[in-house]
Amino acid sequence: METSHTQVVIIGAGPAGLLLGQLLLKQGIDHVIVELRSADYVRSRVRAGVLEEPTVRALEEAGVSERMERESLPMSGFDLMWEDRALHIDFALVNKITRVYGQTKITRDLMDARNTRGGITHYEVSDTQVHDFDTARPWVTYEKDGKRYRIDCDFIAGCDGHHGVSRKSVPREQVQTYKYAFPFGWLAILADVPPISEQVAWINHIDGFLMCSLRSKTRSRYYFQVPEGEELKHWDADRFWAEYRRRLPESLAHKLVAGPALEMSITPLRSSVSAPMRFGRMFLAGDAAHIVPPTGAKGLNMAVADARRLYLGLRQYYAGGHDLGLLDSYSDDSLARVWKAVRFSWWMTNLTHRFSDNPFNRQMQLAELEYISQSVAAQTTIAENFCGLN
Ligand code: FAS
Ligand code: PHB
Repeated sequence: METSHTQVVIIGAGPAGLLLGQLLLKQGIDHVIVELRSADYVRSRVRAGVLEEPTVRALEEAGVSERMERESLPMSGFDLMWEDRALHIDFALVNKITRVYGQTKITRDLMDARNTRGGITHYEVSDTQVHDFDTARPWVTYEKDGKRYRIDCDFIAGCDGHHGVSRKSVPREQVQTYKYAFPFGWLAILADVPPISEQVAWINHIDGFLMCSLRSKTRSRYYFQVPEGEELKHWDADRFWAEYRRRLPESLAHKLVAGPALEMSITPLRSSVSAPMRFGRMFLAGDAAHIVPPTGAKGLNMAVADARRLYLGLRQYYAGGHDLGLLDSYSDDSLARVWKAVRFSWWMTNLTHRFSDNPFNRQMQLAELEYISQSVAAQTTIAENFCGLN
């Protein structure tokens, strides 16, 4: 087995792994990323779209914000819609803005920057395993092109997503996982059609939630709620547009432009938080530690926040005195932030989705929406949670 050594091994080249890698590259901290999928697969994944201010600042700090600043769309608020009502949640209430910029572009910006700076990424690896992470000398093994490799390191960053190997390698008794599955998912479409609104809108419809978002003035990203277990094979673009148009408020339906799908997917809505997020010399970041329903636009932003917070700890350690202070507090600091984002995502999902045939549930939603429309305090609470709590 071929053996090498580095300071940090990052498992996973999603937003968390790539951003951590970029920050470490800039700081001159040796590291390697090992990634299950091909570079093309990683570059093509379509996912999130809304960046909180802390995410924008992290991309600026990593030196990968130039295209984002040029191509992203400022988002000064969003629309909550229900029945024939529309309420604009204005981020001016908290003096913040967010930006609409597809996760796919962030991934490409980070991958391009990594290639330019010569960051080492091993794509299409298999059988990644983590070893001795509860000692001062952890190591990682993986296979590639039929050969087995070992990398000895000081730290392992588990940025390998919800289905990755890092969290699953921790003995069950050492990790507590809090899970909640919503009884529905989101069917999504990405299409080169002009968006029906420049505002991202969350719409509570009696037959189920729908959202209209965008990637640019010519590319739209739409979602609507489907029952849990719904299969993508039963949907094509025509069927999507018909149902989406049916659920749209009249004020928007006439603006809808249909077109061929660039991508369609179904995402189950669930929450899962694993605590702690640190196991000796292995740290979990991003979806490896937590997943949230996309209703609060938090998943990507939480992954970025974890990656930057882990970077601060590693930077302190390698600054000279091997100070473990910020690494020791990484898990508690991160979980405090994570739980508030999980709560907001759970609350936004409960406010906007159809949960049951019980009319009482819908009356509670309508009463809350009506209250929010009459309360600047309520709108301010939504704005400060959406824009990202520190
Ligand atoms: P990722 O899952 O992005 O990346 C993990 C990486 O690790 C992957 O590249 C994977 O191939 C790799 N990996 C896994 N196992 C490995 C192993 N054993 N060895 C090596 N590598 C391994 N968030 C939002 O905010 N808004 C949204 O609208 C939204 N939509 C989503 C839609 C879908 C279909 C999904 C799945 C997620 C969505 N999310 C959304 C959440 C999403 O954006 C995640 O929060 C974000 O990708 C998290 O980034 P990472 O933590 O880097 O994990
Ligand atoms: C998106 O633009 O893809 C998007 C926006 C807000 C969300 C989820 C997804 O909450």
